[in-house]
Amino acid sequence: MALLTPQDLEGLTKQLEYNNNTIKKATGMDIADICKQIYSTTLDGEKVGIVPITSGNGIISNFSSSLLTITEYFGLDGDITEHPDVTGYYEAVSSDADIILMADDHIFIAHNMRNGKIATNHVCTGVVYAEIASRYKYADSKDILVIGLGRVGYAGAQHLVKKDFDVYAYDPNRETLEKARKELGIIPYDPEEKHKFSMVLEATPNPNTISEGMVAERCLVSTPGIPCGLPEDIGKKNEIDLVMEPLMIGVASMIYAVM
Ligand code: 2YJ
Ligand code: MG
Repeated sequence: MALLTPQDLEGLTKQLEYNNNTIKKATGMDIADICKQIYSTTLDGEKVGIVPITSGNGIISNFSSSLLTITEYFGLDGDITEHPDVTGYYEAVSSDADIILMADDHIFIAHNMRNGKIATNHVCTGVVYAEIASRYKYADSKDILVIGLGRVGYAGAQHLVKKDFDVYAYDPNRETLEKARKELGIIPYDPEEKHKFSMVLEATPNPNTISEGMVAERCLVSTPGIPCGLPEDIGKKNEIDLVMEPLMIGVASMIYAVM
């Protein structure tokens, strides 16, 4: 999985506001409404302990402060612990945090200390970006395309299958694709095929994964993948609504998931 860089997290609130507007225009709902719908939960000013973690590649300079910005955006009471790692965890629990947020290079979790619920960023990101794509107002059918079946794309595809969409999926790894066909019942998609989609979930860490043959004239591309899989010229030529943001939408989904 790609590690976030400090550059990805610059101007985060602006990025969220911009994307929230796109989401509203494309679905009629904002990001909080979408999360409430998925999990049937609400937020109520919970106290969130954010614990910096030094293992692996270490602390990303603005990661914890970005999480703080996100918690505050959703009206929660966020706090970054003074120390990292186990000492920080102890601090957060001792100061009566309701929810703990912490990430190493492999996994990023939200843990609700009150009800015991735990959620991962990869699943919650897949689910929320899938949900956004599936709510596209201008969709021409129930066909939806998932590109990339890693941890994020797989969770998104699973969510869409459960929601009864006709889920087509592509992954360059044949075994990954076959596994998803067997386990989820997705329809393997061949990029050479002439099948155009009005809803696309792109979940790869690669650029230019979306080609002109895949997208309908009016289409929503929902993607947490950095760099963006949609080439700029295709986006401009067709009327494509693009939801793409590095952290906040996935974190919102994690918080609602553990409520
Ligand atoms: O506490 C810190 O500053 C670091 N240990 C944070 C590490 C952040 N983890 C990642 O970037 C993972 N690849 C997961 C990111 C998921 C974002 N969609
Ligand atoms: Mg609202």
